[in-house]
Amino acid sequence: LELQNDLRHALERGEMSLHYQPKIDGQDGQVCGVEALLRWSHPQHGMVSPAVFIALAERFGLIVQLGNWVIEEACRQMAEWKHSGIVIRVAINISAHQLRDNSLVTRIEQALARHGVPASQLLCEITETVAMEDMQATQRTFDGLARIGVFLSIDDFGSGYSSLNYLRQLPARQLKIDRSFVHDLEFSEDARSVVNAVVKLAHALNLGVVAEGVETAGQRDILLEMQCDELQGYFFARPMPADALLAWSLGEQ
Ligand code: G
Ligand code: G
Ligand code: MN
Ligand code: NA
Repeated sequence: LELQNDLRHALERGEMSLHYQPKIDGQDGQVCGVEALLRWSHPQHGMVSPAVFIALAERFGLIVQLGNWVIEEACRQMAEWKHSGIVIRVAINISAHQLRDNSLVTRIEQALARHGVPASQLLCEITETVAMEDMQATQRTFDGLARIGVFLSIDDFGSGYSSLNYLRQLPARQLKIDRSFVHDLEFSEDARSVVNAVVKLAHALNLGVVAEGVETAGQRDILLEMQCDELQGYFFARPMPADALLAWSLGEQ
């Protein structure tokens, strides 16, 4: 209850920030983008994971406001990086409520324009479960975002139940394989079969495929062997503040 009340004031008190986790291109090993992940620096509890407060925000009607802040902050950060000569694709996570919000597409379009960022530099991740929940809202929002040039990714793919016929009609660019399959790659024949099938499915539908939660060299090698396009996980880098990302990427070169 206390946390819920604190959450109401977190934005105005400047306690929210975005951390960025690199995505690595499977072909050349270079950074090909980052995922923006929301962090709440609570005055007493320290860093609170969105796994805790996103659910609270959804329950108490704060998620659209938070999501709008993420859109604005990600665009502001891309503009700041651009001034330093760095152009990098940023992925943001879109919640169920945002997907149903009729003003989402216009809001994103305006934020991009205000900061002078091309739409193709922004990627929106929507989980498979959310995308399948309300197919009408998904189709409408995906079409709107694709029309303005924003890239779309189906997050946590394999954890829900997709209608493949429906998936085929969505203007998504990539599938992001759920972390649970990646976790079991080295020990489970079944996990390898699922990941291999998802990569083949994605490529057959002309979609890119990203693996998240890559934690070991063994997982990386299996994923590269399977022609996975992009990799993300602690093996490469943890989510980090924008300034740390800059230092990290300079160290990589
Ligand atoms: O970064 P971390 O592993 O703690 O994130 C936990 C969960 O919160 C993940 O499922 C992630 O997708 C989600 N999440 C992180 N940032 C955002 C955000 O800005 N918006 C939404 N809707 N979810 C987020
Ligand atoms: O898909 P989603 O947006 O939920 O994924 C982002 C979440 O995954 C974030 O909370 C991030 O901190 C977490 N994460 C990123 N890399 C790894 C990893 O290698 N292992 C695990 N367990 N979690 C990871
Ligand atoms: Mn995500
Ligand atoms: Na994910």
